[in-house]
Amino acid sequence: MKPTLMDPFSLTLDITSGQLKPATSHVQRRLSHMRGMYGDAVAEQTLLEQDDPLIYEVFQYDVPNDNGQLLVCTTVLYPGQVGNEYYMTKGHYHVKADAAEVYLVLSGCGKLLMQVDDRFSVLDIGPGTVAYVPPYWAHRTVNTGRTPCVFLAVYPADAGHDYGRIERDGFLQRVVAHAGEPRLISTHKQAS
Ligand code: M6P
Ligand code: ZN
Repeated sequence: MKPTLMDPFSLTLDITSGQLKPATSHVQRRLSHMRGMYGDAVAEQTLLEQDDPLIYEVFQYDVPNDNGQLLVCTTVLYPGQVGNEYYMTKGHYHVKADAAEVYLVLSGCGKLLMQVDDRFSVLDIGPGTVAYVPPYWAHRTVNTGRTPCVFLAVYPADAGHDYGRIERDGFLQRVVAHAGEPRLISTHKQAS
């Protein structure tokens, strides 16, 4: 049977704001949506009681979640810190673990953390960076700057997001401010 043909389409991207039009889904992630992910529980609680800050937004144009389809979305990751740890995305593996992803950074930014098993990778990213997330690697973006980090992502529509493993185990390293500069610190538990 012949597959149903989709009509070609184009989207309009505002490079500065990251707004994608039309966007059929718009996710806003506040600190309350990522409880326990930052290292400083006291700073997290204080911010939650103040104004539950908006950490990032994702604008996406949905297509069917079928093999062969590609999803296009933009992320606007705001500048800020929870304690000394920079604002970041939740981070995820793909449910379909062999699905890769490409990021094109449009403005601002900082670091792209990736990990698989006990391997960890960090890429510095900024305007014009094209970053490749290979199959199997979990990925998280961190804004170490003073302006929003805006990037476009393209990935297979049937990849799916597996947040559970990151919520449980976190990433192997965190990005914190030390004397105003980003520094990576290991989250490995020290053997006692
Ligand atoms: C990128 C893509 C999206 C992802 C978004 C936010 O735009 O990887 O699939 O949803 O970043 O990241 P997360 O889903 O980890 O919160
Ligand atoms: Zn992904």
